[in-house]
Amino acid sequence: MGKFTLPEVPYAYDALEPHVDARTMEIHHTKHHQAYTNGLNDNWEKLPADMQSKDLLDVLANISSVPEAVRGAINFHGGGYDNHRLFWNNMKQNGGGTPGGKIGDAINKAFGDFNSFKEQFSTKTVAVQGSGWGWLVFNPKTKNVEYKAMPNQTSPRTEGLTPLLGLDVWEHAYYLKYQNKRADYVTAWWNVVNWDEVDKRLTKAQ
Ligand code: MN3
Repeated sequence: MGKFTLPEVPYAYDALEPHVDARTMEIHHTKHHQAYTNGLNDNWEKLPADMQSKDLLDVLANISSVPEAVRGAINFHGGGYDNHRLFWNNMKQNGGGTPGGKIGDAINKAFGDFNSFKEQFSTKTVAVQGSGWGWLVFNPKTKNVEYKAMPNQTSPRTEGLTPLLGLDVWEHAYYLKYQNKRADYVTAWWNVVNWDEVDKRLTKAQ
């Protein structure tokens, strides 16, 4: 067995119905997230020994130091491993609403108000070309939160940003229920956002 095991989804596959359907959740977790886990294990073994003893998050944050022969694979599978782990946990049953706490304040400071943030996040994430993710991130340089779209499975950590809230817009995340209607999926997804988790991540990042 490799170093990495498939992270758990902290609720039942049907918990996010009707916004994210159970069949999509099951396939997304047991097939797609498993594939990133397997790919990460396969490629981790190809890293230099000193790098293998490091934490995945440190390796992603220093992706340019990964030997070129495996850099693309670690970026892809390592990002996919971490992104999905974050994704399951930044959703919950009966989520959504307008966040308070530190995250509410940080969003208001960066975007003006919550509705402006939501609109910007939605518009830019719907517009991601091909496969990728929309993220609310914490930028340690400015100490503010910001929006960042990332291609494929590339983690915001590779750009020195701390991921707070992620939305997977690969077709595998929504096609069974929404087909080509990505915007409908994005609209529905706001109902399952776990703002308590996002607030915790911001507190940890600050
Ligand atoms: Mn996915």
